[in-house]
Amino acid sequence: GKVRAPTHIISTISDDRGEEPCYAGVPMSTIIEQGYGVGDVISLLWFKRSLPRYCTQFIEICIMLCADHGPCVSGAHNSIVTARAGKDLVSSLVSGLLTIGPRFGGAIDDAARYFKDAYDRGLTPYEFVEGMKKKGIRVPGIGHRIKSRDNRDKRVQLLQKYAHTHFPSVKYMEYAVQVETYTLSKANNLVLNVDGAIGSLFLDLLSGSGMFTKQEIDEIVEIGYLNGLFVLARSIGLIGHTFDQKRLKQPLYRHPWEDVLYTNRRRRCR
Ligand code: Q5B
Repeated sequence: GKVRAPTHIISTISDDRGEEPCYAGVPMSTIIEQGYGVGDVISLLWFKRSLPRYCTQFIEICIMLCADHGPCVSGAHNSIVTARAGKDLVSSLVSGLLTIGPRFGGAIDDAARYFKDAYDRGLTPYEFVEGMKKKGIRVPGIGHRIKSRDNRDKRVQLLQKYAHTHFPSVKYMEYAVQVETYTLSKANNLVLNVDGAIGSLFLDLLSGSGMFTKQEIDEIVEIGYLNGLFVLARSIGLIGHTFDQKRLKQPLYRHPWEDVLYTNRRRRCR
């Protein structure tokens, strides 16, 4: 019989052979004709399965909520400066994307990891937060530069409201809120932020939907799928900021001297 030559790549999410591309086995005509949305496409390509509508809608809400947060945040600032340096779209986009990390937008996976571990081990918020402090680790998903107890993040409230209405269980989010109650007793800006809300609610989606085994949930959390939501979403805004600067024909950016504290002393030359 025929002997299969060894392959160099294994791919399990899509197939471009045949008459039409398929995402996780679903033909493109089905995706278009049956009115699938971006949330369905993400479900197929990231999770390799069709998820219930309330889950795909939640994914779409995350994308819409995180698409942009104004020109002053790290990512937008970088994209704006890069576009004003005359660089192309891709360079401007990736320069913004490269700021996404543990402090900015990229705390979703760690928030999910730490909240899951603490909840599953039955730690009280006090034990969890103080344990993190002892280890010198900031609680991912907690804290914001401009949001606070008196200036709540509307995005977080909208996500919580959606989940309360549609999710069968919100146990991880409720735990994150208890953690927030404790951190707010320490400082006014230690609120549950958008990363923490998405991280905890995605745990609820994974565990409450009945669509994933425990092993699959552990793998998703371990690999770290969830920062992908912020990366994907914020790309929309970063591209927008790039076009905006180019449309406005903005010149090369130079940071003003007055806004820098120069601490190096001039040496006297003999
Ligand atoms: N402290 C976000 O810090 C920020 C603590 C904490 C325990 C914490 C900080 C943090 C975890 C990472 C995280 C996602 C850097 C944020 C996002 C998207 C965004 C952005 C936008 C968008 C803010 C002052 C004192 C210190 C700290 C303590 C702070 N956070 N303790 N756990 N989590 N969070 N990132 O205000 O005793 O004085 O030394 O790292 O979840 O990125 O809109 O801007 O859509 O674009 O700069 O929303 O919270 O405060 O660094 O001066 O700290 O609070 O140890 O204590 P700040 P710092 P001490 S959402």
